[in-house]
Amino acid sequence: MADSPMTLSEHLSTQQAALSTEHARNVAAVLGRIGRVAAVIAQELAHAALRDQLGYVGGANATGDQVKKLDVWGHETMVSALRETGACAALVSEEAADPVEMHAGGTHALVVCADPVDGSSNLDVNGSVGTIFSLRPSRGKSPAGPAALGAGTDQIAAGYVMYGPATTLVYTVGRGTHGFTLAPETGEFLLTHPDIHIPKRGKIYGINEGNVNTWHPGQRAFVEYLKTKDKASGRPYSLRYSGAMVADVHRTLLDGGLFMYPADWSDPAKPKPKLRLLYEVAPMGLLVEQAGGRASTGFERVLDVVATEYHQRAAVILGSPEDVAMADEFYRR
Ligand code: FBP
Repeated sequence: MADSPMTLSEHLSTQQAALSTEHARNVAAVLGRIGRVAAVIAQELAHAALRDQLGYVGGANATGDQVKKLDVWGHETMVSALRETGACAALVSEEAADPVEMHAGGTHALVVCADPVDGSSNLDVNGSVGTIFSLRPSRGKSPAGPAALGAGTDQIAAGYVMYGPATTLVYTVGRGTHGFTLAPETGEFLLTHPDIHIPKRGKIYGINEGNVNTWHPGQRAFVEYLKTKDKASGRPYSLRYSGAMVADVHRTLLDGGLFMYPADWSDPAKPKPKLRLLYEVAPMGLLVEQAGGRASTGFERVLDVVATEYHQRAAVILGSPEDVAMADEFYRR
């Protein structure tokens, strides 16, 4: 690491060239604010058990998940922070059925899609959790929420924050994928993982094997292949699964291999994916591709999937390019 590592805001200014001038200021404002919100969320997570902030609030969110107190707190914290930037026209959040309109920023304002607290099932057991975000152009639409709909290739920027032993922020504006670590003393994110390049092939796969009986036959055969001993091709791969997409994707970006959450194919006529396209799968797809990896649904590139609903779900197989290509091959058989 450099003696005096670059801060997030300094790094954002080096990335301006990747953005249209109109959007550059708003992207920097929103990403800078998300960095500050992340430091606040990290603090709150560290004190949650002491502040009676663990457990459920009762009721379900837009996608039927039981809602935790920190899910609601995280959502509200994100809403007020983004509103203050004056650069965000609307927020599509896991915790709100409809987009939160913010009526700000003019033609080049941004629509943010976010999962304020990802991996909620880990909250009460002190496991790693995260925040996932994606920035799209509002094109001056009013209401602006509908501007979030469309292909993953429409994203201007994407990123996540991982709240683990350290707090890490990883983002892209389409010019590589870069990682920062929070300095708790100053609340600053410092550049610790510039220009992340995912290994071409890995040795680890992450998937909830408890769902094996619901998988597509190609998915089942692929995981059997990964588990089969063969020295020449570095198999068997090891299984690692944290229960939080952010933590599993972060490991995959740095160490290579795969993170997979395939659809439930119990009814082949109606496969049922779990993870949400706009604020989980598409942003992770952009980050992984910008790090030299691949992100597929098993049938197509994740970034080509067109969102027509705010809480639409999509299957995902992402990671090292050669491993994902192999998975796609098994799906084609
Ligand atoms: P939320 O916690 O934001 O709803 O996210 C969904 C998620 O927790 C992912 O982070 C994770 O990869 C997956 O669901 C775990 O699902 P499962 O418990 O079915 O393996």
